[in-house]
Amino acid sequence: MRLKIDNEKIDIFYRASVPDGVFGVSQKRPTMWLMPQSKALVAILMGSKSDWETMRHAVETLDELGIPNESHVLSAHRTPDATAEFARKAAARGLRVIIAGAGGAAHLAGVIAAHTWLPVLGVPIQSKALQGLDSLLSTAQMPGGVPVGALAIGEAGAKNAALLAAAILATSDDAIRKKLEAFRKRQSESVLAARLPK
Ligand code: RP5
Repeated sequence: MRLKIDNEKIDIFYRASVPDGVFGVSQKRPTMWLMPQSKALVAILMGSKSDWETMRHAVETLDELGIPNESHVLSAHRTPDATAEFARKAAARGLRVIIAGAGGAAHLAGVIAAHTWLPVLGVPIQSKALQGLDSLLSTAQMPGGVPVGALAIGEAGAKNAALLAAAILATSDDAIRKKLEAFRKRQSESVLAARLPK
């Protein structure tokens, strides 16, 4: 809920994010409104809220590049129906790339890929028991026929998944290509500007 001072009258309105934008109800104007937001091009999925500390690096990288994105917790084994439904509807909703991070027997990316033709990028989460080797193999070793693009374990994989998603989008979007090229240029400059102690 937010208070808004408008022409010296106080308006109390409620707002909430919904899949197609921001939905609001105003007390002053007896109307409901739906303000469209930029539609997400990339979805970042993770098998558990505990994956956020890794997967936030994908979100932050996409945000830095100005690429509209959305993120959700969806689990291949804990919420199988919701996961399949999300994947089946993803392309029609305007999503163009899906990033899926999971740990352990990390089948989230593969299950998502089974239900959509969209490119799916898998991020193996660094698990406690096997430091992510289990996640890496589960994500990468897809049998032929349904691909998952597997990235590195952990934070680097999450960041690179976002950059790879940007590169996929850049093949048909000049604005995103320019942002990606500018990112690379900044990165190169900061490496070349590094000064060593000796
Ligand atoms: C996987 O199990 C998740 O992707 C997560 O990495 C792992 C552990 O999940 P929690 O037990 O922390 O919820 O499904």
